[in-house]
Amino acid sequence: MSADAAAALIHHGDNVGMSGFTGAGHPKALPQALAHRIEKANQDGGHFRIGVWTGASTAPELDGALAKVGGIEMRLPYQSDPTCRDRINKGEMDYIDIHLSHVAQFVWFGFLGKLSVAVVEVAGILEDGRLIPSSSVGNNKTWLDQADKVILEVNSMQPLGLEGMHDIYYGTDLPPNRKPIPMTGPGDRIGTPYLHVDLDKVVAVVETSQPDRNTTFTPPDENSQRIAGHILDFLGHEVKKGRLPANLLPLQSGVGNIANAVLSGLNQGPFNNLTGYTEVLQDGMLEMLKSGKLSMASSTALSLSVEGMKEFLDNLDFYRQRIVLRPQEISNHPELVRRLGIISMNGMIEADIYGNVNSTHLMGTRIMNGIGGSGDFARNAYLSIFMTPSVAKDGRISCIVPMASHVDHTEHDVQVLVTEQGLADLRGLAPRQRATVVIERCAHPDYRPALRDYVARAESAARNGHGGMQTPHILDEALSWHSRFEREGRMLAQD
Ligand code: 0RQ
Repeated sequence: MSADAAAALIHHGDNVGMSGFTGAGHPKALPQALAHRIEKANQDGGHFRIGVWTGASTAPELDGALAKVGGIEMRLPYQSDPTCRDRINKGEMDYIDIHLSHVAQFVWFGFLGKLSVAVVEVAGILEDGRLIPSSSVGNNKTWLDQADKVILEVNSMQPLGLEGMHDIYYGTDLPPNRKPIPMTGPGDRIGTPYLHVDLDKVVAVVETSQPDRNTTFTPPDENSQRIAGHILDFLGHEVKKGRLPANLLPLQSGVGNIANAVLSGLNQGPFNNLTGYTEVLQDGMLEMLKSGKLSMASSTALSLSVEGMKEFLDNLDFYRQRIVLRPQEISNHPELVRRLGIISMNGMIEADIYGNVNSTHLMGTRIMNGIGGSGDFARNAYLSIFMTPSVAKDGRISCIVPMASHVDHTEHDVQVLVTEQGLADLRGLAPRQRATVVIERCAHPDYRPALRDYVARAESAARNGHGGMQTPHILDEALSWHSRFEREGRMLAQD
């Protein structure tokens, strides 16, 4: 049926589980048709808002379109859309920022309420009703299973050659009946290539022909290259020390240009026969598969540029043998991240001198994107690495601060911090030792004196009975860099 007719099956107050992960595999037509319907209903004096649940971020034609018309009551678990972000930060839309591996089980447990409708893009439907997944898997298995009604979008732009690339695991039980997930290597296939759906629940099939969002990557800038260089040196050092095998351990790499630059560096680096166990597969990993540096990669989504997608489509048979796309509760599963010994590399907004990391909030209050899968990996990884340029906004913000204005990854989950200035290896260091290493290795030289001064005064205060020496702070001052930025547009006072 038409997208408009299918959109009429969704009602105010419904929680709608949509496919889509980092701009890949989201429904293309229905969300826009629904946005028109919502706009019209609300213009005529109605109140039409829905809950939107996805795998991760989507695209302007989903998040953008629905947020623009004020049609989203509650969004979860991750977004990166400017209109969505704006509405959330203005308090016009609620957002629950959830670890990506938690989402499916929270729905199974009943923690998030009823899922009314699933809207899932597929590459094709087999005669027996099995579904060929599209360019992301995300939470689709759970949406199809848990929703009362199912709407399928069959996108002819998604290549049928994707068939066979996916591995959908149907073995997850609920506690207390859970069994170990039978995977010991990143390339193991433990499920089926198809999604299953109860055909009686399918209320609409909509045909579309639209490409994915197609991310754009800028060529690695100097900072990204320096960050990549520090990480490569560090990994080489770990191999020499016997703490990593010569082909490292499976790599997880986050979103964005720095992550992509690190992969470019690895592609030119000395390590061979690498593997990937990640949630988003960007151009960097595709290039490494092509060059043979990477023997295989497991992910839940492809997040490619236009050129990356062309390369992928032109050589689908090659990539089908080397890529496995899994549900996000498996790609991000703590049990597997711990067992496989992942090297996790993610971006951050800021870190504090003791190693607490903020991945989500600007100046402690405004959401940027969300925690995504960074916590799933960081908490359980063999090595958890966070990276950022040392300053933002032309140097007016230091990304190394006395106290993080919001904490997503605590000091207990962060082992390595990297900026273009250098790399701080925090393993085996107590908080005060960490502060020295973070300031001297990672902070921008313009901010080092102020950070050293803060630490010295915090320690002196603690010695004089004002606070403890485990993690010295001057509580009245700890967030003063952020409040000064809010007042004066810079973190440090001008002399
Ligand atoms: O602001 O947009 O106004 O220019 O924050 O900064 O440097 O462009 O950020 O694209 O590298 O992403 C943490 C957001 C980094 C990302 C984050 C300002 C800066 C700019 C953005 P403007 P950049 P990047 C797998 C793993 C969480 C999810 C995750 C992220 C804007 O990596 O979302 O890891 N991570 N998932 O100017 C205030 C600071 C700032 C600052 C930068 N210290 N204070 N503002 N900015 N530093 C993927 C998934 O889970 C799906």
